[in-house]
Amino acid sequence: MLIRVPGTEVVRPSEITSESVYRQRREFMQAGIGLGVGLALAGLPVAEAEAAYAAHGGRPLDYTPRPDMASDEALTEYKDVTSYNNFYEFGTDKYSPAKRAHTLRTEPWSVKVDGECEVSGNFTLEDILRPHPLEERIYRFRCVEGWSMVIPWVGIPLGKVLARFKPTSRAKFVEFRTLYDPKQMPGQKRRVLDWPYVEGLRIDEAMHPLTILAVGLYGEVLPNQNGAPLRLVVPWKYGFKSIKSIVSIHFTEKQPLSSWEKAIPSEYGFYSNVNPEVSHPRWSQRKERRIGEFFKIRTRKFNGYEEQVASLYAGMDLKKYF
Ligand SMILES: Nc1nc2c(c(=O)[nH]1)N[C@H]1C(S)=C(S)[C@@H](COP(=O)(O)O)O[C@H]1N2
Ligand SMILES: [Mo]
Repeated sequence: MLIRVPGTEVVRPSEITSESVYRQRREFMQAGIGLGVGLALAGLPVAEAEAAYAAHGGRPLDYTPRPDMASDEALTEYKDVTSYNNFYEFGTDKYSPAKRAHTLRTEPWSVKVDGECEVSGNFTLEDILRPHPLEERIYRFRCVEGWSMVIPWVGIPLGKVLARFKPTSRAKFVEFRTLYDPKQMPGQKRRVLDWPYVEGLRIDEAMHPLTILAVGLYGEVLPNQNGAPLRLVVPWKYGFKSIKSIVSIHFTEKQPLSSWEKAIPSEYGFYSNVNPEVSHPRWSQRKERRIGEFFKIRTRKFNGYEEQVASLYAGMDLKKYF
């Protein structure tokens, strides 16, 4: 339903629209949707809405807002979302990815799909996404280190993508891999992790409607430092589960060994559900700091998504399966 027509150029505003204005626009648009009123009829100046969504200089995307999947908290500013990153392939400090990730070539991009599935092969990015419409979902995102953000992602539910490959009954888990190419990803020349970066989900976690493959944020194509062109977002788990720049999706019967679990198994488990009751061996997980805000806030179980995901872990000891 959005206002953007593919292939048309969006007029850029002379000033960057602030995140609070962006929010108001969104809320206004959501109210319009709720009432079943068309945007133009609701009185929203289309050009202004365009400006709020396209103020950051990236390639604008067509997508449908999902107000039912939107946190109502203040958004983290675009500049923080795109300049304070973890992406060890471009260095281990938070500011290196934004400075260095321009060496990653995201076009053309292909993803290998194999393992316990009936449909396998190499697929282009366009193939992987087709025919699902892109959605905007505003999710809380909590890094295991204790900082957090609220990010408007653009993506599609992972489950819809995976269904097309017809996983067999032996597909109990899904394993993802990031590109391995030290020329494009110079951080891979240092063995800080066993490259390529690997992550995994249990199949029911992968199929859960909150789990998405993201291709954009703030209405635009993902900046390289945020994991272009295709990254996972699992909002109830610590940030490191949300693997970036995915080139491989592998269905498997065996629980994958993720990079962080392999590197430091005493500190990082396979599940890594956000849980204030289970401390990291070196620090508490009870509080978090929203980037851009001063005071810490209380961390919620499953990052605030308990109602939606707790049933996935019914009967499991979450201290043991951390
Ligand atoms: N390939 C790859 N994916 C990765 C990482 C990484 O170093 N390499 N870092 C993870 C961690 S620890 C976090 S917190 C998030 C950060 O995502 P962001 O930079 O978009 O906020 O990406 C995750 N995905
Ligand atoms: Mo993280």
